[in-house]
Amino acid sequence: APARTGGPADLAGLRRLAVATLDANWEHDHTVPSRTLYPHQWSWDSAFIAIGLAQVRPERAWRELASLFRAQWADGRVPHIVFNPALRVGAYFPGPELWRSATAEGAPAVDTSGLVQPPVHALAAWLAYRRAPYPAGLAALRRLYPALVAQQRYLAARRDLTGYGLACIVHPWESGLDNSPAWDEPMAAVPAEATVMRAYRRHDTAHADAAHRPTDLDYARYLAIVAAYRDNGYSDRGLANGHPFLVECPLFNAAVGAAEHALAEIAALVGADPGPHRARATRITEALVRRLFDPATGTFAPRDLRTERLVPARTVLGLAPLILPDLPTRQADALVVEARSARFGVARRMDRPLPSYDRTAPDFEPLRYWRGPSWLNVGWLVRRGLLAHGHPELAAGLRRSMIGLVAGAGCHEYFHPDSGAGLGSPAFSWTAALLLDLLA
Ligand code: 9YW
Repeated sequence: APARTGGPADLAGLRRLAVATLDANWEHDHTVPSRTLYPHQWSWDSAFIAIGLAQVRPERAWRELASLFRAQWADGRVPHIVFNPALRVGAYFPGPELWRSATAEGAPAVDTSGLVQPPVHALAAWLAYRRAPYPAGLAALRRLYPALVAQQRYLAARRDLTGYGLACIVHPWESGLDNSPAWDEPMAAVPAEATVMRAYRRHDTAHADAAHRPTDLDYARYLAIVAAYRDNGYSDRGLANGHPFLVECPLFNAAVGAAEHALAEIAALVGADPGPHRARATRITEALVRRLFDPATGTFAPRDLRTERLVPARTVLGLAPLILPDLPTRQADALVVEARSARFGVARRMDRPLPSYDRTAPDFEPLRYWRGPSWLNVGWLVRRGLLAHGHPELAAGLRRSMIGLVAGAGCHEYFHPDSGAGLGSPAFSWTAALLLDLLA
């Protein structure tokens, strides 16, 4: 049942729960997303976590980002997982033995994956700096700036396969929304059989209900794509000649654009030139509108580069470009219509949480991971977008709804999009961290 919220005592209790969750998940120089399901360091998790830590443990916020960027590759890519060498083999699947980063050119000394995740780190660093006065914050930001610039340079130089100015993702894991219905069409073309998984031991289904997770067939395809990329040394040259998954994703590219906006602010602060960042931000927003906005549906959609088609599934990924302050009014208004529609139900008084997928779709799955459940990180991004485009009442409705989820079920990884019941891992770090930000 949705809990009552709003009283100052309730909110103080929630804040304590969030801080205790982050403290319990702190691991020498980073925060694990979840002690059970995700015991290493994840890239975009660390960014969201730093935003929350900045309120309560500012020193840790900067260590969180610094430890992630220590694992940055020579080409600028920030790996989506940094493996903790102290953990036993098999603590997470797929582990270092599958990624074999040590054999790839330009990989760091520590074991990592070879993929990336949405680059929300510059935004996180900027917010961490702004939200909490912390004496060492400026020095930390100054140290991070070149690494954040290199992260963007990697995406622009190596991942813009079409020349339109958008970065493409080479694996659904890079989207952060692993098994979103957005990937069904592009994934259907990846050759694999569910029986492949008999040779491996999945770790996630030992800790979470298999019905709440991706399927074995999904995993077989995930591994096939990793193998293709890895066996080519994680090189981005030649991706266009047959890599099995190549997609321009609206959330990923909205993050790239938001990063340039944040870098412009950071540059001005650390004595660098904000001009080039502003120019790149403009170009990314224009490319998003040109390539990924679908006037027929009034929302953004991923483009499958193998077929050049926009994918038809209407997922919450499509709402993400709202976070771009320079998104033209026409597209911003259309996204607000989409957000308010029965598909997503954003309202001043929301009767149900924001789902990750169109809740009117016949294949909406309220329990399965990114195919329906409600997640705090995407809700947090959409709320920022609503604020940026002049919808404070809708933003307030979404905020209340998100706080209500944690009040009712705790800091779960995701939530049932009707009942608000907690799903996936309990004690999940970004839920705790972003709650702190919502309560600030
Ligand atoms: C997995 C850690 C990661 C998130 C991703 C999420 C999931 C890993 O967990 O991927 O094993 O499924 O999809 O966004 O960063 O929280």
